[in-house]
Parts: sequence; C-alpha cells; structure tokens
Amino acid sequence: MEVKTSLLDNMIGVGDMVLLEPLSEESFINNLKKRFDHSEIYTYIGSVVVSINPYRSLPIYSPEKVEEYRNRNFYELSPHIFALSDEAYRSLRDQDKDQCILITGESGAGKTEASKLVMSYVAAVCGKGAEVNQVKEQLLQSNPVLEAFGNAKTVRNDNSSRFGKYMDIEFDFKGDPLGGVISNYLLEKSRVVKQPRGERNFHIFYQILSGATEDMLNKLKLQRDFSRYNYLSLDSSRVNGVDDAVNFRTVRNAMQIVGFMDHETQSIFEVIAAVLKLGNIEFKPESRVNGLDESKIKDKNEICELTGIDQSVLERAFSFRTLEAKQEKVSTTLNVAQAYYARDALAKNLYSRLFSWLVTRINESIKVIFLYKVMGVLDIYGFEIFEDNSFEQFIINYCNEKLQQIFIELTLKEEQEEYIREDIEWTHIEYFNNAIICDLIENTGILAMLDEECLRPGTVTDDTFLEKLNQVCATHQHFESRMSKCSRFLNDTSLPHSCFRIQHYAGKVMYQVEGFVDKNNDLLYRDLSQAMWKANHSLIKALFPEGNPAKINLKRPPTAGSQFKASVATLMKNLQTKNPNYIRCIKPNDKKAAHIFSDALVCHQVRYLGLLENVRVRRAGYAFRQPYELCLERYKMLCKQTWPHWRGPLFKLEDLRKQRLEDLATLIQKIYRGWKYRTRFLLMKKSQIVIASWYRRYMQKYFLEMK
Ligand code: AOV
Ligand code: MG
Repeated sequence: MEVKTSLLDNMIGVGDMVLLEPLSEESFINNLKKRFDHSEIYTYIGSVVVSINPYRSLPIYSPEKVEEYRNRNFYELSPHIFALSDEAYRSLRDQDKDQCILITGESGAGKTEASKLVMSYVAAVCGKGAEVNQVKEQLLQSNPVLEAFGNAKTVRNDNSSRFGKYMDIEFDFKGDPLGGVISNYLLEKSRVVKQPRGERNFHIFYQILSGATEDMLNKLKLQRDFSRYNYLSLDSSRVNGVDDAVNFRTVRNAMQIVGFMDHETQSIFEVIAAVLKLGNIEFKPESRVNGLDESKIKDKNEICELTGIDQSVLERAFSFRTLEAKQEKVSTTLNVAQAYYARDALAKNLYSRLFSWLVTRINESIKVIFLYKVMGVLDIYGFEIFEDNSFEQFIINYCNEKLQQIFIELTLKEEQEEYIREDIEWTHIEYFNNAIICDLIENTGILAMLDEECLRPGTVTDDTFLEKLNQVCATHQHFESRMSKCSRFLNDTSLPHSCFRIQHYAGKVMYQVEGFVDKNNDLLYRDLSQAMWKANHSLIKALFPEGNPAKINLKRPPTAGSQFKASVATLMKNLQTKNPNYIRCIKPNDKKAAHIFSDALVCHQVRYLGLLENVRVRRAGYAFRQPYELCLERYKMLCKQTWPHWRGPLFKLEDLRKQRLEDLATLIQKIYRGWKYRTRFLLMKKSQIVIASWYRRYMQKYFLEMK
C-alpha cells in the first residue's frame, strides 16, 4: 500500500498507530514522542487509546471539548479519551451493549485520572433533570471520598491508589444514569502503621489534622501537629502542590453529597483519630512471678474516652491473649514485642474495615433496584517495583498480570483465533502470553503454597513457606530463588536468601518473603476483636462482628490471598461479559515531571504492554465487525429483497456471495458521506463477509455476518 504522509502527520505524528509507516519499535516511540511534544497525549491503536501522562494540566477537557466529541464518530476528530468514552456510551445506549472501560498501566501512568475523565464525560453527556443530576453528582463525588481514604503518596505517585476499584455505573433504557455499585479490592493496609521512606500514610490523616476546625480537633482529641503521631512519617508529611486543608473541605463536601449523615461523618473521623492514638500507645515490660515479662500500657491513652472502648478491657487485651483449644480457654501473656504487634494489627484492621464499610455505605447511597445497562470502569493499582517489595506488591502485581491476561485473551488471542476459525488467510503474530505467570501465582503456584502453609498445623514461618516454594516452583522459568540446592540462581548474590524473584510481564520483581505468612493469615487476636465489639461506639462495634461472643465458633475467614484471588476471578468473569474499551496508560518519566519523555522508560512499557503486537494484529486484521441484524438494518435499502422501495441498481443477497460487488461499493460510499476512498468487498469463506475500504489511507475492514 502506498502511503503518503501528510504535513500534519510529519509535524505532530500519526493519530492512529495503524497508519504508521514504516512500523517499528523506533517509529512507534518516535511517533509517541512527537505527539507528546505537541501536547497530543492520546494516540489510537485502532479503538485502543494510548495515553501518556502529561504531568501538567492541559486545556483539553473543557465543556467545549465535551461538545466537540459528543455524538461524533471515533475517527472523525483527533484522538481523545472523550472519543472512547463517547463510543462506549453510545454503544451502551443505542445498541444495548454493556461496556467496560479497562484502564491499565504502571503506577503513576494516569489510570485514576483517566477513570475520572471517562466518568465526567459520561456524566456530561447523559441525561438531564434534577434527579438525574443528583445521581451523577453522587457517583462523581464518591471519587474524592475514596481517594482520601484509599490513596497515598508513594515514591511513584503523589496520589497513588492503594486499593483496586471497579465501579459499575447503571443506566436505564434511555441511557440516563440510575446509580452504581463499587467493588474494592484489598487495601494496602500495612501503610497505616508504617510507610516506606519518602512516602505518606493515607491522605485522610493529614487532611483532618490540617483542615479540621479547632473545635473539631478538640472533640476528636487531636492536635494539629503531624509529628505528634507515630503513624505519620515525618520526612514527607507535606506533598508539593497539595493543600491538605483544602482537600479536607472537598472531601467533607463530597461526603455530604454522597449522603453521609453528620453523625456518620463524626463517627468516621473518630475511628481515624482512634487509629492515630493507637499508634501512640507504648508498652513497658512488667516482670511476673513465673519469670516471664508481661507487657503493660505505659501511659493512659485517650482512645478509650474517644471511642467508648473499655479501658480495662483494652489494657487486658494488650497484656494477654486467650487461646482456645478443645473447648478450654488458656490465657498466655503478651510480651512487649507481641503487644506492639497486636497494637499494629488492630490499627490496620480498624482502618481497612472502616474503608470497606465506607464502600458499602456509598453503595447504599447509589444503589439501584432495576437496572438496564451497565458501564464498568476499572481503576486498579498499577504494576509497581519498589526497593522492598512485600505481600502487597505481590498482590498488586498479580492483579496487573490478570488484566494483561484479559487484554491478551480479548485482543491478541481471540482476534487471531477468529481469523483462523473463519478460514481467513492469516500470518500469526507472535506475542508474549503471560498466562504462564498467572499460573505460577494462582493455580499450582505461590498463592496455593502460601495458603497451604498458613493452614498447616505446626510451626509455620516465612522461611518454611519459601522452602516449600522452592520445592514446587524451582524449575519454573519465571521463578527465581537461591534457597534450593538445585537452584539456577545459587551464585546470584543480588538475590538474598530471604527473597524470591518473579519475572513478571512488566519486569523482574524481588519479593522479601518476610511477613507473607502473617499478612496472608490476616488474623487479629480474638481478645482485641472482642474489646472492639464491646465498644460503646456503634461504628466500631459494627466493624468487628466476630467479637460478638455469640459468634465465637465462627470458622476462620479465608486468607487474604485466597479472598483476593476469588474476587479477581469474579471480576474477570464479569469483565468478559461486557464489551471492552481499553485505555493503556504510559508514564513518560520517573520524575513526575512535565515535558520529559524518557525513550527508554516508554520503550519498556510499550514492550511489556504488547502495543506493537497490538498494532500488527490490528493492521493485518479487521478493525470492526457488526452482527448480522445491525448490518441488515444499515444496508437493507441496497437490496430489493430487503427494501422493496429501492429504485437504484438492484442487488440480490446472492450477489454478495458472487462477489459482484463493485456497484454496491460505490453506493455505500455515497451513503457514508466523507468516505472518499475506494471501497471494496471481500468474500469470506464462512459466516461473514468483509467490507474493506481504503479509509484515510489504511484499510479498515468491516465484517458483515451473512446468514
Ligand atoms: P495511576 O492511577 O496510574 O497511578 P494517576 O492517575 O494517579 O496515576 O496519575 C498520577 C498523577 O499524574 C496525577 O495525580 C496527575 O498529577 C498526573 N496526571 C495523570 N493524568 C493526567 C492528565 N490527563 N492530565 C494532567 N495530569 C495528569 V497508581 O494509582 O500509583 O497505579 O497506584
Ligand atoms: Mg491510581
């Protein structure tokens, strides 16, 4: 195909990578760069939107832009996230297809911002009227609330999502929004008690301390100074360009719109204050007659006054632990280290349960009884590699593997398999299928081993878990460790004995095994949950139902890993029932800075996201396909059999099969105003025909199903 590059393309790059000539990794990156330098952060690969984080606000999301993209065909205007949103929304409204927007990319690439842009676009173009507007506001305002409690500054991103979020927006038959449902996935709760250097705790802590009035702080028995609280790290308590006090007002306002009552908001803030105060509890050893040390709380703490927890019950729960064996209760003392461990476990549980409760509460506000169509927006925590990676990163990265897998399944694999099924001539395009890594993690692999260890009687430690991993995974090509004698990595000194490494689709990550068993077990001493359940505070009581003595025989809850695995599996099933729309986010540099485009960093992402393969499959293939009914509806006027009033050249359905199609092609050109290019038809061997048209220099082929 002869392609002449236009002047515009030369300057700002090609808007759709399918048109890029010649196609190579180098030209792909150059094209992205050229566009990025001209503030064109969006580029298509067919219907997939590639988005590069500009790290500065661009004037491309105004109400005028919304109007510009509204009801316009995807390829008519320059690439934009609004075009994808519009396409998804119209397809939902007019063709009754449930949609999902899948946003992927590594930490800081712009997923959360993208998800909010999609939501705000859809809100701007759908429905009108007071009731509908209230629903829209509630849906939109759930974002600042969840971000305050679930996001934090990390070294990768100043507003990093520390939980996974999937939101179904539900519409009626007219396409007006009715409400929605939010699902949240495993909050990184270890952050509540400890943050890596240069990172912060969840935003809400700083927001309350900075933004609450004096009166409010007094009521919560809090002091404004961050440094008074052990759980708030000192070296990075302010974030450049972020005003915690202003954000606090935004969050309070959002909570009100979403429907939180004043007393609920007060209770929520009391729990936040309780967590901060828990972190300040200190312990001292007290010798006992039997020679063992028993931990005692050093100073009186205001947490009990604030939350109605019984002081003596709490103190006892930090000094003793009750074990129940064969219907007998045995009390053992906690030493100081164990007391600190128990304190932190309680703080983490208090916070993460509060977070889940918030999601449930928001869902109550936006609940819908009869829904008609659904648009799901998925915004998870992106792939991350830190200096120290633990269970949390393992879970986050596993989730990203699964999303990459669904992308592969639905675009690269499914598409190619369809051509083969249809007997279309096809040269297979190679791509890396990460199913093998998902398998290493979930089926026979690491999560299963971890659960086995956690549920096994006897002494279980992180080391016994790692040993087990070595027995089972040593020969797996994506698993690396030095523990077993036959390991291929015995001499690799960059891999400590206490770590294992996984070669993920997006890069190698070394996981520190310490804490895996504990975090997966996720157990809280029963004495503590009982102390919480006894609190004279309805919210805290509600967060610890297992503390109710009547429920003492409840089975242990599933481990954190298996819960996560199950919820991810449900999510994947759900996504597969919907029409997917992809936004692939790319991070241009590691400095969180505007105007810097690091070729190497972008190239790495382009590779692991499989974007080049995506273009190749797209180019060789057929960009769009239409079911028979819709096609008939669209073209019925072309054929006497389906449109008796037609006076133009006659076609019979058989003509299509006989490839006498030139006239039909001309006609369709007339119908599609703006299609100035040659249109030709190909006959397919099985159930479909393809209309191929030279549209804007590249061949866009349309499938028409023939019955
Ligand atoms: P993430 O969601 O992909 O990271 P975010 O969406 O939070 O990344 O983006 C990180 C930061 O980049 C934002 O706070 C903005 O400052 C900036 N940014 C992103 N997209 C845009 C845009 N379209 N226009 C202007 N600025 C933008 V993570 O949640 O860490 O995986 O876990
Ligand atoms: Mg995010």
